[in-house]
Amino acid sequence: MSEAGGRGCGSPVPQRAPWSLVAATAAICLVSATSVWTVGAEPMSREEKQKLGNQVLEMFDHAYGNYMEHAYPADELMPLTCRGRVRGQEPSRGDVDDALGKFSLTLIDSLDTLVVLNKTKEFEDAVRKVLRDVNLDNDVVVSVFETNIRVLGGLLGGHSLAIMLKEKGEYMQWYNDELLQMAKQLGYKLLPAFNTTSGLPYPRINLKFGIRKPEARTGTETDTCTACAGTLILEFAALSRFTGATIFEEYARKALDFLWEKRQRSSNLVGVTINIHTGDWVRKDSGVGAGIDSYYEYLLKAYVLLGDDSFLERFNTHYDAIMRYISQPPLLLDVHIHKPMLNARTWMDALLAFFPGLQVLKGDIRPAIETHEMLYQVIKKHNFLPEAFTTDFRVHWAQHPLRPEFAESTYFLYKATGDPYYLEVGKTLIENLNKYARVPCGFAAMKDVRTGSHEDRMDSFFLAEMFKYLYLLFADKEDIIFDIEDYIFTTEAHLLPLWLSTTNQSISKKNTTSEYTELDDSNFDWTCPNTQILFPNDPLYAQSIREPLKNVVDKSCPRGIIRVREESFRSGAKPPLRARDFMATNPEHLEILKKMGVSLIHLKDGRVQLVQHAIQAASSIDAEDGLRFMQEMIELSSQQQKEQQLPPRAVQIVSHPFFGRVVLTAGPAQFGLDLSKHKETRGFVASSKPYNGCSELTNPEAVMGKIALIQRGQCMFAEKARNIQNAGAIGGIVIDDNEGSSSDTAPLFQMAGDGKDTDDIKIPMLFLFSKEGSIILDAIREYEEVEVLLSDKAKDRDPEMENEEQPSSENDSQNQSAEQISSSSQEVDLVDQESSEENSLNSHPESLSPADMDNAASISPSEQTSNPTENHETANLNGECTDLDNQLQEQSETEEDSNPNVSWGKKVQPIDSILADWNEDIEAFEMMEKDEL
Ligand code: DMJ
Repeated sequence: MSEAGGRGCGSPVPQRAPWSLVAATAAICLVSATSVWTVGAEPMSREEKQKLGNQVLEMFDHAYGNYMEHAYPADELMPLTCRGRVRGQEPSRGDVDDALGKFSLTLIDSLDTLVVLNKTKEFEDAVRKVLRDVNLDNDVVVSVFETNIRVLGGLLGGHSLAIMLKEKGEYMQWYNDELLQMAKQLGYKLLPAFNTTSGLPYPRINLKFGIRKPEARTGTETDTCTACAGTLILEFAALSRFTGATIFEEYARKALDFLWEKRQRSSNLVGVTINIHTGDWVRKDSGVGAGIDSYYEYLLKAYVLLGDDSFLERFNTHYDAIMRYISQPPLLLDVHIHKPMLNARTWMDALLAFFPGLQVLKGDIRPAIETHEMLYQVIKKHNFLPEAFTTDFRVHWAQHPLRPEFAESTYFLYKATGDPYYLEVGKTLIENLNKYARVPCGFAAMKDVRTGSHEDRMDSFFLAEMFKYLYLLFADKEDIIFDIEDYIFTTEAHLLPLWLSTTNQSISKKNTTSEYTELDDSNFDWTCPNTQILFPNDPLYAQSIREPLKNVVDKSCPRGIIRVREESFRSGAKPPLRARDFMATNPEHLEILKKMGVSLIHLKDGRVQLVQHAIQAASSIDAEDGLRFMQEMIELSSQQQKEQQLPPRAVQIVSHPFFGRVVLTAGPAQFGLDLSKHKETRGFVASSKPYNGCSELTNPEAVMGKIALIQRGQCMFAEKARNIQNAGAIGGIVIDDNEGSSSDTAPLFQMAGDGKDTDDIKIPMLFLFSKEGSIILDAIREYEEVEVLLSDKAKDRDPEMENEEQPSSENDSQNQSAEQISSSSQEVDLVDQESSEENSLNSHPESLSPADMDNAASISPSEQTSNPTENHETANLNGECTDLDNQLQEQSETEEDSNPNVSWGKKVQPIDSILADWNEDIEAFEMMEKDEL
């Protein structure tokens, strides 16, 4: 696209911009700033960029090669057990599995990545495989949203680049729109989902039987998420325009029209879930992350791709509301659609990390820089962005499935600013992926960013998006075989050509100007970022925005960042009391509680209940504050219970060929050596005999000085611990006897004692579910000598590994894969081994069943009621900034353990001291309550 085709970037967008100008402008917006940077952060040399680009290529080979070798034609790779994830053959993971349709998901999602990464030959092979092997008519219930963005988008992205290559005359000369035909077939399969009065699609569909047929096993759902219904237009319109079949675009537009109609009219926000029949909002909270994210993304991108002003006008209306209510730079916090000044949460989810990238496309760079910087600091703290984190940057939900959103925003910010800082950010992402997520058979999702433990999961979006954005970040124009600016990225980073806007343009654009009178022209000024305006004579602009936020996560008192309602600022009025600030010993706080209509009730069982009666509040504003206080208290309490009750531990396999790369999530014991307080325990593993460890061991010589493996069941955990300790074991791992159990699907628990004094047990004991345990058993069969590390947080990978890993050529990578084949081929034998051990169990019968005997203290998160008045608060009542600073300090000290320069033995344990603090606080609170009532 040439700049000559468009008006000057930064001039207001005309109310009815011709599509070609819009498309051209959007493309220019993303490239024109790269040459602006002249001084400031150290520029990165071309060599360094190429080196990083090559590293991305090698990483992609590792992920894609292992998928093709060990998982294909399955939908996804399970990188820990090195096999394919086939739906129905693995324990259900709930909604996450709805992306899997037995259609070789990862291969389809990877198609256009292959071309971007210059792997044209591999692309040609991959397309042939898709055409030969993929069946779209499986009797599987899939998510309409996921199938659209990953499979339909993947096929269309593949088609878009296949025809581009064919036109170039070298590759794909045989190609005759076969991928497009498959996409059309899939499009027709998804259409029955739209058979609702509202036009909003059902969330799921059976690929073979649709919605209505009795065999479909779906069609009874009443709700869907806003993003699920509002993220179809790019793929559906592209399908219509590529094929001339207008029905797809029509259906997607109808769904968008309905969502727009249903927006909350006074706030212009949308909720997270909506009833597909009545159009009522089911969840009325509103943010830019999970459940809504790509609805906004598609409004703006539909404008770019289709040149229809109504989409821009809708986007701008929502954007204005987002910036008014949700954006609290650098934070983005959910609010209620009806009471948009009221925060709905005190935490943020990882999906919102795409938003700075979208803000770049919108042209609003300042908040994009701010939010991105905040997210980067959270990443620096935890190595990855946890699925959710609190407003004071603590982990709220510790998983990280290798999501690409942050890399996406980093790429767009680099394109907009040309600031080499963003290249350094990309470099860190690459380093962290290799250091913490890379396993011998691919890249494994993080189960817990705090412990560094893995999940047996590598989602297809990791290949569709992560490698694309990282590669493009370091690539110069000549590194890519086509002009990326001629395409728009879908939400799954699939590429659709901008020329579609003039093809088969049969759907009339709405003349909607009268509908959108709420915004003045200034809202349209920023649609196209103009570097002249964004960085007025100041190439250090981006840096100057980041600078004040430099220590926002680690050093500052985070409370100051949160927005307080405007009223609070008026005439020096105090901001409302926040739950985390509340101190039960502070009479002023108790007075405020009263004013807010919140009373304290001491329950018979010793717990304290907070009850709010809005009617007893001094004013409506106080009542509103009280409601927020209660909501915050519930979240705080639930988060603290989670942290308090679920201190997971890690079992890290440190011997060859794992070298610390495989980390398993383990449950702690309430007895024995506390790994959060003491140095970790490292040793070779040995199976105990009898395997259940319920009597004196007959093989003490085998377990002496080692970490004994014992099977769950037949007697108490403490008894097992004593038996292996007496045999000279230095630690124990109890492996669940419930075959197929996994920490992916079952809540982790602590192994309880036997009700007696367990002080005699000195060794550390950890629990592994069966699937995690079988990874160790499998390794023993393959490598005999297996050494593990038991700890509360995975340690940095063994330095030895550095010399052996990081294959520099494809050959090396192949060798490594060969190793994996032999490793995974042992699985069948393992089952045999286990069953023979089961026989030996049976020959040592005990009087009680395993279920009776294992005294497991379940520590799954407590249920949380949505009604604040029903919540029994026993929460942390200490929210002082100094305490928080201490915690952050302790956390960052703990994190030093993962620093390669820090010795393995160094240990800091924040959890117990935090727990002790909480208990003291709760006691003080209860005492105070007793006195008062
Ligand atoms: C991707 O599948 C898409 O980007 C989607 O819109 C939401 N996020 C996932 C990856 O995190």
